[in-house]
Amino acid sequence: MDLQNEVRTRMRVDDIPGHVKLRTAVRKAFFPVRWTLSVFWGAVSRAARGISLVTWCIHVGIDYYRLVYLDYTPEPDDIFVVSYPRSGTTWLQMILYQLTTDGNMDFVHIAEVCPWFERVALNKRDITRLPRPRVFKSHLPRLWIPKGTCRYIYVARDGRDVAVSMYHFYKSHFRYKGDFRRFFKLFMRGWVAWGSWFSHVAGWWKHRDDWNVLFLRYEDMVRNLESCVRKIIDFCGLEVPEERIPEILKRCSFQFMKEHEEKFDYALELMLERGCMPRSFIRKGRPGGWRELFPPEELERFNRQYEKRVKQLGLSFDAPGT
Ligand code: PPS
Repeated sequence: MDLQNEVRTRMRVDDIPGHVKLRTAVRKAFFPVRWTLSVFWGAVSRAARGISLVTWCIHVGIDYYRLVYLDYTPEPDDIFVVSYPRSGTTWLQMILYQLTTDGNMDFVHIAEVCPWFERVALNKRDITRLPRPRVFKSHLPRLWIPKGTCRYIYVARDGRDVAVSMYHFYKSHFRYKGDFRRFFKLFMRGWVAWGSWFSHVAGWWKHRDDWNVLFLRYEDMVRNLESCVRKIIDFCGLEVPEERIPEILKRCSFQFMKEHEEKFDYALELMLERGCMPRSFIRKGRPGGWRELFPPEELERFNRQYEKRVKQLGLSFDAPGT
């Protein structure tokens, strides 16, 4: 007999105390009232969320304009990798990271070494401390990107592939429950994050010949990564030893990035922003670790409460060897 069946057998209806059965019956009888109340409070809750969303948007808007116009000083060697979402931004971040550093993979997440510019307004990161040249990721349309002497590398991807990639991303990261047809309607109206793909790509395409804009296509990067990497090196005026190129191409391959996926995943970026540390949940798994951390005063305080409230009940935690 498996454990679940055993538990079920032991938990017979006769064993349930009478007052619990009565409470359950009353709850069932009042179901219509409870359902109406639940719908009412659901509406109140949604309205409250709406109000706070408006104030949240104002807060983000102010902080974003503070960042662009007051806090951010463009440096001539700053590089922005820009795209409509799901077009190969992370890939470009990795390429730029490999080209501008020794390429070690010691970072926890790519955002650590190549921050998402518009999110800096939210996470209040000090971007003046970043090593030069600074590389930022951005999804901003041409109109909103901070203008300056910096360089912009824009990557565009076939809108049909973007729609599919974004649909899967919405499902995997934002609990989107609709089917592709429904998502596609939103995509075509521009009612998705970062608005219309058509306006975004068209807005940047118009600036493709600007001296500080390099316009790339995701499909060309897939077809010939090396040629795109060399274009980037030329455009940014980087000095990259020839012997490093094969290693860089390997590290920017789909396979390598897939093997290190968590270092690129948006979910981890959000967790880190909130101060969570990955791989710290299942920590040490042994008793007695308190000895390493408890200062005497805190230990005494704990022991006093323990003696008063738990020990007298006969519950003890003093196992040998702990
Ligand atoms: S995001 O969320 O906006 O930052 O996404 P973004 O990084 O712009 O795009 C994600 C898609 O890029 C693909 N990708 C790659 N393709 C080829 N080679 C490499 N190295 C690579 N790295 C990321 C990634 O798989 C996403 O596309 P789909 O079609 O969903 O696989």
